[in-house]
Amino acid sequence: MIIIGEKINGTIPVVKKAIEERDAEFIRNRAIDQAEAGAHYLDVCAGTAPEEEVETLLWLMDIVQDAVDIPLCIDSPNPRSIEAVFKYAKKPGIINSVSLEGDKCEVIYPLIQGTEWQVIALTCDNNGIPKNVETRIDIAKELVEKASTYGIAPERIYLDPLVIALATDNKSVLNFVDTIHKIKEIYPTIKITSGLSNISFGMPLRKVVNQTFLTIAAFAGMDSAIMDPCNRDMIATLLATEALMGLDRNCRKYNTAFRKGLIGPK
Ligand code: THG
Repeated sequence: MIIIGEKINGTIPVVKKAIEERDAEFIRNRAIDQAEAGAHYLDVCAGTAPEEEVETLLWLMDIVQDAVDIPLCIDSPNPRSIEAVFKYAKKPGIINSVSLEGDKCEVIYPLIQGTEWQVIALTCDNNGIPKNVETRIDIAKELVEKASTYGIAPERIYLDPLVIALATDNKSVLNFVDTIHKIKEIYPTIKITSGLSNISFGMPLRKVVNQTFLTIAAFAGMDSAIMDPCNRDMIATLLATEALMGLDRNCRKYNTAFRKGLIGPK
């Protein structure tokens, strides 16, 4: 599983406070903790008003890139903010994200054309998030076809089917799984990613629901998760799932993580 660490996001109250106070040490520690926990990319999201977004993103990116060597996942709903900060990334990472909303593809795809950058593509358009699988597939096809006109191959795309809360749609996970299977049939080399926490909105014991969702999604073929790599229970669930799926010979990764104290009682 390709782990995108989610903990540097201005929509999280403690991070918002650190951003307001320009507490670099706090951000730095979150970067180091996530890298040590095994994140492959670090999501950075300002979560501020658009006028302050570019400045905030640059501040976050500077701290993170000084603290750790892993690449960034630049997270903004505004493609023009991404365009403005893009050249300050020290190595190719992931753009989070494009979709068929507005001119996102037309701004982002040329930016990463001819580079090693990857991109998260959300299956939504100007009508919002589709409820049915067919519309998701149609949007995914258009996102991939547009990318190919800029020389961006499916292997550089992480499709995010935008799972909706189980509390609002009882078939949410079933549709998510169906979408993964159908997309991979059409584009075998595309990657699938998702956040893990939207699924449990409005439910008690959210962490149990999120962990179980991770298990189902991994089994269905999800390649990447936007998650908290410092959540030990979540990592234990992930390693157990990968072992159960036959992806961990002699359960070596699972056993080693336990022996090193990365999972299990603290
Ligand atoms: N898809 C894409 N990008 C995304 C999301 C997505 N970016 C934002 C969001 N969803 C993913 N980021 C977060 C960040 C923090 C939390 C949830 C999603 C969060 N964190 C808890 C906290 O900080 O208290 C801890 C969670 C835990 O312990 O597991 O709630 O879906 N493309």
